[in-house]
Amino acid sequence: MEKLPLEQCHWIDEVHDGVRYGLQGEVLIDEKSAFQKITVIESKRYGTSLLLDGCWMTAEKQEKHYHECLVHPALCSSQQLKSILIIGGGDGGTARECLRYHEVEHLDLVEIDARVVEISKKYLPHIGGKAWTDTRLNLKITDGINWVKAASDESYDVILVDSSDPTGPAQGLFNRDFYKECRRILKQGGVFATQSESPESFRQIHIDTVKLIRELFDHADPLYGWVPMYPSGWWSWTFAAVDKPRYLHPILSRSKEVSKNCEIWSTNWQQGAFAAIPAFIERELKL
Ligand code: SPD
Repeated sequence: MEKLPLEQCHWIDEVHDGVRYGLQGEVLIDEKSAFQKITVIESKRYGTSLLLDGCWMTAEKQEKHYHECLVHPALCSSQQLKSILIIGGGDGGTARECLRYHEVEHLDLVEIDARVVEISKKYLPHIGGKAWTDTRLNLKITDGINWVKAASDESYDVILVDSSDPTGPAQGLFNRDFYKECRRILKQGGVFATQSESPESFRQIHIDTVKLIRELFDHADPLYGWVPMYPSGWWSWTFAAVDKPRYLHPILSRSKEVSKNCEIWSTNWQQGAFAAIPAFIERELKL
């Protein structure tokens, strides 16, 4: 496809609370699936990029800022890695990072919207990469909330919630019932993680999410990083465990191996990111 010169490209914005977060680019797809509006653009700055319901989800040249930070603190620290569950994550980036660990025997990727997977495979093939053909991957197009309800007690070593924002199809992935079920199906020695929005643009949602997860799991802590295309660029992921805050301490043999090919995540980065808790959130969480 011939690329438009920059001056002819449109601005595509996520608008949140009176602020625009935009990229200049060309719209390739703009359609409504059974669940949401799906838009793919070719952007000058970050390559092919995906929006759901007008909110930035991922982009070829920026996805590592998000996927590495959701996956590696959890997979580097869970006692075992036999059985992994991803809720959402239909672009395949989270699955790709998980499947870098040879200890992973089975990975259930539960995405509600088949179109997100189809479009990601076609327009963002490098994000899922080899994950799509890995025999350990079990892709299920179904509702993640029902999947978690139906799962047996203590059946997963790691549970990762790679959701969109808490409106539309992802709304039910930010509440007490859902997190309680996640705790029930997490093995002792396992790690739960979810994206937990921006401490700036979604301040209250972020704080409520961390507090709720802390209430339900024995240990939970937010980790702060950046995804420049997301509202405010400042993002968070929250990690939880039932026996001890094991997500704070990566297992050296795994982290040494995996960090070789990471762009953002490393054990040093992680240490700083868990410590970089804004003072106003630290105060709120201590109450
Ligand atoms: N505001 C954006 C939140 C999106 C988090 N999920 C991104 C999906 C990438 N796999």
